[in-house]
Order: sequence, then structure tokens, then C-alpha cells
Amino acid sequence: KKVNGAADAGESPYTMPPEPGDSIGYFIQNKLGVWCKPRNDQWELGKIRSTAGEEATVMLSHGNVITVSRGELLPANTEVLDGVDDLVELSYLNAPSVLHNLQYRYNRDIIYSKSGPVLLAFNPFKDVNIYGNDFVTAYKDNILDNPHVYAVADAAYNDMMKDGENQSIIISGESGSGKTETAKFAMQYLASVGSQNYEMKSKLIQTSCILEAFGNAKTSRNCNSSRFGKLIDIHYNAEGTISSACIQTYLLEKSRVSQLCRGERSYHVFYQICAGAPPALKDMLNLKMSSEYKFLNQSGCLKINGVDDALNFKVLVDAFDTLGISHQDQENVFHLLAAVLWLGNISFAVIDQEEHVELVADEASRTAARLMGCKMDDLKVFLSTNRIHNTAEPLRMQQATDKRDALATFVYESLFNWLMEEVNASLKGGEQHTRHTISILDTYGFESLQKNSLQQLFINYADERLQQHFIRYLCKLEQEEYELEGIHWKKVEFEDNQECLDLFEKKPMGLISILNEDSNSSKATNETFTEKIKRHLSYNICFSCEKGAFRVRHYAREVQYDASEMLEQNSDKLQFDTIQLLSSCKKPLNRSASGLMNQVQTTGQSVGANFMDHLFKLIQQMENSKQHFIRCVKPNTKKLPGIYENDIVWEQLKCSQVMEIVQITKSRYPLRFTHQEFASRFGCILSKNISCMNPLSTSVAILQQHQIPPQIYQAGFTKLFFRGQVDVLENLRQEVLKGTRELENRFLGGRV
Ligand code: AOV
Ligand code: MG
Repeated sequence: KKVNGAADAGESPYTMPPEPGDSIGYFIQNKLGVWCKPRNDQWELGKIRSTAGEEATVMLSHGNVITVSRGELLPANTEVLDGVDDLVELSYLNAPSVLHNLQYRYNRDIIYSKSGPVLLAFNPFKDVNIYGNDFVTAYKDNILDNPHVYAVADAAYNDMMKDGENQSIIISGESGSGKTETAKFAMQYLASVGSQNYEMKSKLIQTSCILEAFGNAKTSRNCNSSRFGKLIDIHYNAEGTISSACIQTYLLEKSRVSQLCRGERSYHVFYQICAGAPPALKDMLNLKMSSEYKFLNQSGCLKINGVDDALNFKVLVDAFDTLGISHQDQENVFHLLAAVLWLGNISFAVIDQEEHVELVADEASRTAARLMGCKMDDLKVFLSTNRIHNTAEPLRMQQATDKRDALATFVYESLFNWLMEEVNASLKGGEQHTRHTISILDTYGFESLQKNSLQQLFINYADERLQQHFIRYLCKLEQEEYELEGIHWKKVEFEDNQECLDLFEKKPMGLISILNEDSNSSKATNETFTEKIKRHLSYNICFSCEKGAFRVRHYAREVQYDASEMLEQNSDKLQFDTIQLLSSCKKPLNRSASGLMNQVQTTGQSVGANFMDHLFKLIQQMENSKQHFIRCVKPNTKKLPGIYENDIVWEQLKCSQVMEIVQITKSRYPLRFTHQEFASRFGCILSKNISCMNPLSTSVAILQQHQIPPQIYQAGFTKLFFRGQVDVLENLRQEVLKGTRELENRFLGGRV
């Protein structure tokens, strides 16, 4: 039987505010504030003066009077609600009201707001002085409890201690919206509350500096853009002290080592070492200024405004020291960085009629060989020829430069991976027993560039996967439960990106399966690959294909991908001669490369297959934890403080389904018991004899006897759902229990 408590919600104090669309008549009658769009799609606040038929005359806040169609008006919230902490508190939920509320806060440097369970973090593009030890303490001691990344980290920590459950903090948002900064603040908080161990705390905080030097770069959207994804796991013992930590990284953008777009930079560390290495180190590495290296000077951008690369080199070395990376290892790292730069300067000369080339023996090639620890002759053979079985086939210019770039890229990738292992070894901690984990996820943001390659395809696919996870957790699961339980619920429609995910994931013929299959096949070419995806995927509305390229309609935006090099990029196979060359190298290279070579040789997986594996493990780990969501928002594309562009903000709020989440949160039933749980918990306060009643009848009898207003609960098939607290019942229960105890005590007392 279904008991529908919400059916007669009529004149109760719990009534929800009128639905936005229905209430305009009421606004007109009472001459209340409304939003209207007099021109250029900008919403303005006004008051209705009069109406005639379908038209309304509105006085705007700056005094102008305009006439608009009634249908274009939206109700505004009273001024008392200006700048509320949580969008759920707004009586009227519509685009201008939400935008106004967030702008009201942003203008006052209140960059954090809640939209139900999600923390919205607006990028201030300036220092807002709300971080540091005093603020950490204030959130820890509950002196402050307004929306803040510290409050989210605090909730995660407290939930972990209270419920003994793993937690994760999932940070999303587009490129440059502030994910990495937010992740650092969360980590700073967690390191402070959970560490009596000063060494561990400073190590954890210093890791960011190493990760960013080697994995971040200036792009057109963000001067410190993360070019890899990361998941930081912080492990705690039973007392809530950090026992160890571990950082997993995903899919570093390797191509950046050798190819840059105009105005962008390679990884920060290259500029740091060129600017900041002390003279002795410079001599040892034969290091020049950044402008001397082709890998760095090709993009016409060597500096970032306001960033001191030389100083950051010192900071990096300090971080290495804090993490206990030995001086010998640091020296090896610097050798390899310089080797990569010198490899980029290696040139080739044409030696015959067929335009075959040979490596030029000059400063660049000699220095590169020395720094890598290999023989000059070996490097020469390697870069000027391809070994096919036992014969060496000479290369032409393009092939040789490609091979050179691939080698430099491989060296850098090996170095990055080796460094991550060292960082993790240093964060391992002692023998302390780990009880629970808080994970922080900070990935690359959604990207749509002029030319989008495999890297963007994977970045955007990962973003799409996380979006599905976000929606599933916040919109889908909850509503599905109401539906299954058969309770009265007005469904909130939301954009589901399942169709786009199917395009990528369907087996056996999804985009990634086809890509993996074709990059493992010797017959497939990029042309046959595009033909094949066209044939198999055109049914999907999120997909279209043209010559050498295809388009995907992502939840965020449509992106065109260049398919002309995808198979090579995906297979990423190490040629036998590369392995040979690298194994011939003395320290430092072969130490860092051997790990990666083993990995490449043992798994033999394509980049895509490997990435999918990692992504699924990641999602699973998050699903097995309590999740806290932070959505970062970029208020303008100029990367400047104080500018709030309504349409840019609205785009992002729409993509994150903020309105839908707020709507669901507003009408959700946060408290729930199975009938069995409820009947056995509160059965003691029912005056009737319940022994012959089933749990549902018992529950309903309890609710009716104590006159719980029907609009705050609903009974589903297996559970009771509550909108408000059941304090009244809980208090009665406590009284009954207390009475019983007293009776027992008296009885027992008498006996003793
Ligand atoms: P992202 O991680 O979301 O981009 P970042 O965290 O790197 O974005 O933020 C970009 C820049 O915005 C930072 O370098 C800061 O200058 C500024 N910023 C962000 N948050 C704050 C804050 N809370 N206070 C002050 N400044 C801030 V990408 O990694 O590109 O997706 O791949
Ligand atoms: Mg980032």
C-alpha cells in the first residue's frame, strides 16, 4: 500500500514557494521585483508599475520605464535573500536570480557558495585572504562554517572519523577555473588537521611544487595549466593522524616536450633550470639560456608575467630536499632535463641524392649524448637510421626529426614517472597502520583547441566520464530511488550524457575499442580508421565524421578531432632500437627509463586501453567512498579579477546542472528509514499493541498517532522518506527509554 503524505500539502507552514512560472500574477498584483530583459539579453531588475493585457510596464532599478511582454518576466527574490550562502535558500530559482546571487557574492570577494551538496568555487584571480593557519583553525573549531574549501575538507575528515568510511573530494571545472589551487587548499587543510607529524605535513605540501614544475605549463587558457591528471590519497591511522600518502598521475601530455602552440610554454621546469641553475651546475650541463633551445623558443613565449623562474628553481630544489631526494638523484634529474633540451637542438644534414640524412656532430649532439650517458656513435646510428631486422635503413629529414623528438619525449616521460615513484616512496611513511583514506581528484579541464589530437580526446572523455559520475550521484540515483519506491515525486529533468559515453565505451564497436584494435593492427591506417568509425558510429547523435577528422558533441561543447595521427599516438610502441639505445646508456638515464621500459614491454597495451583501465579503477575507488563535490567556475575568460561575465558563468552552471541539483535538493527527502528500522526504533512510543502489525502499518500508526504533518514524509514500498527532522519522535523515544531505565534501576535496586 502506498501512503502519499504529500498529497494535501495545502495550508501547511512547510509549503514550498510557488513555482516560478505560476507566480507572476502574484508578483504583478503585489508590485514585487521581477527580472526582465530589456535589451542584449542582459537581465535587469525592476518593479511592475501596471499591466494591460499581455503587456507589463516595468520600472527598472535605474529609473527607466519599459514595456515588455508578461511572459518574459521572471520573479525576483526579496532583497533579504541577496547573497545567500546556498542557492537552495532562494525562494525563486531562475537563471537571473542565481546569477545575481553569485555575482553579489563575487563582488564582495565571497568566492565560495553552495548549490545543495556541491561547493561552487569562483576563481577570484587575485589574493582573497581567506586561507592560512588562522582560517584552518577557524574551520576546524567551527568558528567559521560558511561555504569554503576548508569546510568541505573538514566535513570529509569528520565524516571519516565519525563513520569510518573512505572519503573523496572530486574537483571539476574547465581549464583555468581553479581546480589545482582548490586541490592545494584542500590538501593544506587535511595536512594541518591530520598531522602531528611535522615532517609528513611539509612533505605533502611540497609535493605540489614538484608536480607543477614537471607537469604544468602555460597554455592559452591558464598560465599554470595541469597537463596531467592526479589523484592524491592521504591515508590516516585510527587516531586520525596521517600515516602516509600516495599520488597517482594520469596521462601526461608528452607532445608538449617537442611541440608548442604559439604563445604557450613547455613544462615550467625547463625555464626554471635555465634561469636558476647555479654556475657550477650550468657548467656541468653546458646549460644556456632558454632562448637558445629550439624546444623552448619555437612558440615565441619564454616568460610568464609575474613569475620568477629563477626563484622557482630554488623552491624546487628545496622541495627535493624536503622530500629527501638525494643530491645524486637531483643531479641525474638535471642531467636529463638538459639532455632533453640539447636533443631538441640536434640537426641533420642531407648526405645523398635520395635525401637521406645524417646527424650533425656538433655541440648539441655531443652534449646530448654525454648527458644521457650514451656513446655519440650509438646516438648517431639511432637517430639517422631505422633498424629493420639486421639492416640499418637510412632516414629522411622528417623521419629523423620525428625520431629525435620521440626520443626526447620518451626521456622526459620516463623522468616524470621515475620522479613520481620517488615522491611516493618519500610519502610512504613508517610502519604506521592505515585505517582510512581521503582522496583528492584534480584532473585537466575540458579542452577544445584549434587542433585537437588524441590527448584532447582522452582529456575530454575523462571529463565526460566524471560528469556522468557527478550527475549519477547527484541527480540520477536519488530520483531513481523515489521512482522505485513509488512515492509522489515531480521528476526534475536533467541532461544525461550517457549517449556520448556510449560513443566512447560501447563494446565491441565504441570509439576507444576501434582505436585500440586499429592501433594494434598492422593493416590499419588513419584513413581506414576514419572510414571504420564513420561506418560504425554514425548512428550516434553525438558523432559526425568528415575527411581526416571527426566531431564529438560533448556535454560541454562540440569538439572537432584531427584523426590524422591518432593510431600512432595511441600505439606509442617502443621500437627495439630505442630499448637498445636506452639500455646502453649509463646512469642517469637507464635508471629512470628502465621502469617505464619494463612497463611498456610487460603490458603491451595501447595508451587508450591503459587509460581506460586507470579511469575505471579511479571511478570505482570514488564509488566506494563518500563523495564531496567541488565545481570550480571561471568568472571571465580574460583571467582578470573583478570581472563577472554572466554568459560565461551561465554556460558553466548549465553544464554542471546546478539548477537541477538545487531543485532536487530543495524537494528531496534527506532522511530515510526502512519500515522495519522505523517500526523497531519508534515502536516503543506507540500506545497500541503492535505485535500483530506489519512494519509498514506500525510505522503509519506511529506517524498518525503523533500527528506528524503528512507533507514532511512519504511512505514508499520499503522505506519511509522524511523531508524534515523527526526530533519530536526522537524526544518521545528518549523519554520512554529513560522511564524504562528508571523503572529497571528501581527494580534492580530493590533486589540488590
Ligand atoms: P585549473 O587547474 O582548473 O586549470 P588553476 O587551479 O591552475 O586552474 O587556476 C588558474 C589560476 O587562477 C591560478 O594560477 C591562480 O592564479 C588563479 N586562482 C585559482 N583559484 C584561486 C584562488 N582560490 N585564489 C586566488 N587565485 C586563484 V587546468 O589545470 O588548465 O584545467 O588543465
Ligand atoms: Mg589544474
